[in-house]
Amino acid sequence: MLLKFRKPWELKESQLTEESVYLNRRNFMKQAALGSAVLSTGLVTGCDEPSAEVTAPAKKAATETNIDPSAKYYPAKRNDTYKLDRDLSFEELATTYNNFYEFGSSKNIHEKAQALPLRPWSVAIDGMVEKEMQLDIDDLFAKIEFEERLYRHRCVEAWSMAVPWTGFPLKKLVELARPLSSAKYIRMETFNLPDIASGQKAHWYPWPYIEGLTIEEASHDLAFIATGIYGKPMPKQNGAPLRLVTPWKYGFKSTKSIVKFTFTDKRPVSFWEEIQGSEYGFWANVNPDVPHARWSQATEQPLGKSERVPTLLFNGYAEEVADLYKDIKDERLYT
Ligand SMILES: Nc1nc2c(c(=O)[nH]1)N[C@H]1C(S)=C(S)[C@@H](COP(=O)(O)O)O[C@H]1N2
Ligand SMILES: [Mo]
Repeated sequence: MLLKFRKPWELKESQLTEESVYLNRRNFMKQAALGSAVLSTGLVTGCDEPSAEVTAPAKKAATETNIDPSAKYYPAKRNDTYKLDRDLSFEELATTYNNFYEFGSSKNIHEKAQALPLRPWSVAIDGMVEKEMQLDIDDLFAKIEFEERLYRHRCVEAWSMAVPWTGFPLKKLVELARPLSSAKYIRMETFNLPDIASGQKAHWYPWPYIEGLTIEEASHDLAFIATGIYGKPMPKQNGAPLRLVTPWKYGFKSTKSIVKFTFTDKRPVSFWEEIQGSEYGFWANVNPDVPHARWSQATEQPLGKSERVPTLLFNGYAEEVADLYKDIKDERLYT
C-alpha cells in the first residue's frame, strides 16, 4: 500500500525549523532533496496505518538485528501505565527521519549510521558512586528486565512522533550505580569515533555529545533507557545499543549510543547548550507558551501526518513531572 501522507521534508522550510538551518542554511535544501529521493524509491511500502501489532517479532530484516545478541529479549511485555493520545508514527519514518549529528546534520543518516560497531560495547559508570564500574552491554542487559512503553517525542525543531520504546527505567541504572549522597546530576556521554562517524570530524561541534539530568529527574519513573523500538533491538540510527528517553523534554536531551554515565555534583553542560546556550538550556522542558528564540513552540508536526497539532505542556506529561520543578526559581525551565 502506498503511504498517503505528506512527508515532513515536503513541508515548507518556514514550517519546519531545525538547528542546522541556523548553522548552514544550505543543508536544509540538500536534506529535503535526499529525503524525498529516499521515499520515492525503496521505502514506499509501508503499511496503511500503525497497527496494534508493533510488538510482532521482526520479519527477516537483512540486518544485524538477526545476529544482535539482545534479540532474544524482544518483543518485551508492554507496560500500559503511559497512554498515548494519538496514533503511533510509522516505523519507516521513525527509523529514517533522524537526528544524529555524529553522522551528519541531515535527517537522512540511517545508512551512514550502519557503520557504528555495536559489539563489544561497554558502559562506564563512574564519578560519585560507591564503586566505579565498567559493564559489558550484554551483562547489563541480562541484569535488567525489559518492558515496552508508548511515549510521545517532541523535537525542539517542532516535529514529533509517538513510538513504542523497549528498555528499562533509568532509575534501575541509578540503583545499580549506588550514587553517593553528594551526587546531584548524571552526565551522559556518547561515543567519540570520528573515523566511523564522519560528523565527528566537524571540529566546530563540541564532541562527544553530552547530556545531563538531575538525579531526581533520572529517578523519575518516566525517565527511560531505551534499548529497542517497535518491538526490536534499537536500530543504529535511533541510538543503539542504549539511549536516553525523557519524553517531557525536548528531543535533544534524549542522547543516543551512551558509553558513560558519570555521577557528579556539577551540572553538566550539554552539547547544544555548549553550542548555543541562549537557545538550548539544561532543563529544556516542553512548553507551548515559551517560544524558541527563532520560532514558536505552540504547535508541532507529527511525522507522517498532514496537520499540525497543539503542543502540550511538558509534552503531555505535566501531571507526572511538574512537581519536579515547583521549587526551582530563576531558571529557564523551558528552553
Ligand atoms: N548522540 C546524539 N544523541 C541525540 C542527537 C544527536 O545528534 N546525537 N539528536 C537528538 C535529537 S535533536 C533528537 S530530536 C533525537 C532524535 O531521535 P530519533 O532520531 O530516534 O528520532 O535524538 C537526540 N539524541
Ligand atoms: Mo531534536
